[in-house]
Amino acid sequence: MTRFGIGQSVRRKEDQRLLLGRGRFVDDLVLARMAHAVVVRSPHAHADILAIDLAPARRAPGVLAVASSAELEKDGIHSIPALYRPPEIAFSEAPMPILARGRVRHVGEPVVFVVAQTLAQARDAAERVEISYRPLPASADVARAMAAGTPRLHDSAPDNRCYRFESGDEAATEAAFRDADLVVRAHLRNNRLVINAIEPRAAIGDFVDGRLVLYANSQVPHRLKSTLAEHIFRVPEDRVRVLIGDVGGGFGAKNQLYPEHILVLWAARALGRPVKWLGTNTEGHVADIQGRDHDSKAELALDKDGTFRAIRVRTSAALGAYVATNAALIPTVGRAAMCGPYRIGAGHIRVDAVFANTTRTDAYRGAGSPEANYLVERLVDRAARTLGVPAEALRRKNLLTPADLPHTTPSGYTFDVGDFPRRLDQVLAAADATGFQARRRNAEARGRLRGLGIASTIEAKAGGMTETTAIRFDAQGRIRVLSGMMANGQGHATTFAQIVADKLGLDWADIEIVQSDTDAVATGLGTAGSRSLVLGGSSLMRAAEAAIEKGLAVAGQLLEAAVADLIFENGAYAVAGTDRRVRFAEVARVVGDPRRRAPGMPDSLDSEASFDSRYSFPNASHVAEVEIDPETGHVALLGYAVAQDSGTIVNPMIVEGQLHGGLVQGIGQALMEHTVYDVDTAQPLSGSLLDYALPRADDVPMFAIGLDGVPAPTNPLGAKGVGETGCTGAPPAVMNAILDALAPLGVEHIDMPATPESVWRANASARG
Ligand code: MCN
Repeated sequence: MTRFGIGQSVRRKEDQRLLLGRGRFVDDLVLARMAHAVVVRSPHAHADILAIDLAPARRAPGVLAVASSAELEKDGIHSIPALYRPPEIAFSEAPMPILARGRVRHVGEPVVFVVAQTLAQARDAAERVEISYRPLPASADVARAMAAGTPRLHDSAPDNRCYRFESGDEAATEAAFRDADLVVRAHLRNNRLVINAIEPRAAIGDFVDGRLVLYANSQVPHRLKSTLAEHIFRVPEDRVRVLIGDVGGGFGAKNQLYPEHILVLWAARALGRPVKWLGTNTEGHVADIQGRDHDSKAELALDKDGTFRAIRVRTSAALGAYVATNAALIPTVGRAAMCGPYRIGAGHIRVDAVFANTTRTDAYRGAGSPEANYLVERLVDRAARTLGVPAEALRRKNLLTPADLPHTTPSGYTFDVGDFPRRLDQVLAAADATGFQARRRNAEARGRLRGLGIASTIEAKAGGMTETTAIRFDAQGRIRVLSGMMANGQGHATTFAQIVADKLGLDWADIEIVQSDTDAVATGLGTAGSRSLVLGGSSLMRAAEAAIEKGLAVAGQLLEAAVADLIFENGAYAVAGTDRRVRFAEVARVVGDPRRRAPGMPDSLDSEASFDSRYSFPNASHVAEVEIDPETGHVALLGYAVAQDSGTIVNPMIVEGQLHGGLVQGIGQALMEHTVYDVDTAQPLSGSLLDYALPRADDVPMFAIGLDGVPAPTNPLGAKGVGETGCTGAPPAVMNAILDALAPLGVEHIDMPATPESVWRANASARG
């Protein structure tokens, strides 16, 4: 029997199947009589639609259906609402039409849907759709979108501002700034990122026995189901089923309902046959939600001895052309980390969320935390340089210590546990910071500039949610865990099985994690926000405890002991103080076998439990070391270390893998990823992987990762999330390293991405 418990670096259960090519992704599904669809998208960033002629496409060979918004509206299907609607934020309604109505507002907006017998026929027919547009002035940039005289995107937002959000104590912050000895300022752009999963978005719609059946790659099957039923098709929820197979990466882009989900279902219902849409990567560059795109002015007030007093941030956050599912949330998330892990008494942030003629933004890995931590960490380095003190010393002076905790931030989050100074010490040791000066001198001798950058980060994750998990036993004692989380690469099949194996002492092979079918799993919040372990894992833990409770009476009978005398440890019930014990697995087999089940025993150990989560606070310190060629501006990232506190770790190998992925995405943001729009036309200029640079294996060094944490008191596992923290710490660590390297030349500012061109230009202008 194999029993892999909590804390073991078990190899991922799912990998054997995936590595052998036996994964089942949407494109692997071939349903009988399946038709194929393509979306005709807007080539304009902003234009009135004067006329749409579908007739030539309808006459094309193999065509089964062609629809514009008019056809959908006849069926009462309109637009996708912004689902996250916090009552405290007054925001302008600008829901995304499923197919454009009268006007297009960004390049790539869906306008017409074409379904044909084959994909080639659908593509041919799509080219025959005739749409006449009258282009309108467009803006891609938030500052320009809010400037007087810029045409509005939506009547509901006259100045193109969707909402304003504020957090913290403005009066206390202003007072602290007035009294401060020193104020450091930075105007920073957080570059817009395209979310690049390996598997593009895809969907198949089917209509079976009067039910809408959606096969998709999504992080949130239950949310798709409820939105489709309640808001889109207006049918009872049990008329909709969502099935998810393997998902080749989500990173936030698969965290919402998209027009294509609705379109394939609409067409399948109309045609009485399955309809498949498979996006391409290039299509994803304009049609999938994107990340970041903040323009921030940030200020830190200090005493002359380096004590941090207050922080003030003014951000314009780009929403794109419409409000995406969580877009009323994401720009506000950074409030939790607005003062970083530091002892700062006052803080205030103001965020204006702005419409422009660009693809919508929403949650991209980190979803607000990277943006906030980036500002704080850039300010801290600037302050250190202004004061002429080492960046690590200034951090150490101001980091909250364990004795300061619990600490409530100006935005009302209470950091409960953590040892932030220790994480800093650990990462500096791992990065051999003491040897840095020698490495720098060596680099100088070779004509290179060497820099070391630190970032100390904190995030608030998995707060204020409820998740339910069920456990089902079969007659042989094998179990199925019905979880409403939805892995898209995180390895839940492995880590969730570890929790069950640990708790119930069951054989690893006997545990199956089911997440992917809304008929099988009753409810679920889906996977996002690094919450699956804390939320789903904790409710699973509770469900396992409920099963143990149910089995008590059975164990009592088998052991001929009073229930009050039983204890449960190491996967077995034992009579306290004796060696009499019966394994949980045996109890489950007895209960599952009618011939062995005695009167009075329950007929099943099936159990279910909910867990209400409170925030936990993953935190970390990162160190990046770079070498810059001043002649070319090329930045080589030569060293990278992280000391991560994610509380109790279920699977260290998976957690390291999660950090690797997040770090590479954060490094990509710092060094090369950039979504570029033409300033005058809002045409995307980086519309495919030919122009949008993604990091590759040889762009990053080996990572030194330390996992030493303080267990979270807010969940039974003691865990804190880890899925996003890599890309929270990497951008400031890398940028601080670059600025450290360039400091001798007098370069004080550089925005992400630090491409060779921008580094070279910063050098050139510093040299005058
Ligand atoms: N884990 C652990 N011990 C901890 C914390 C986590 O063993 N203390 C394990 C978990 O059990 C899980 C994994 O690490 O197997 C990540 O857990 P968690 O931090 O709870 O994050 P989620 O599972 O909720 O994943 C979401 C997170 C987010 S928000 C994005 S975006 C992201 C990410 O995870 N997208 C990913 N990681 C990704 N990894 C892959 N391969 N693909 C994506 O699309």
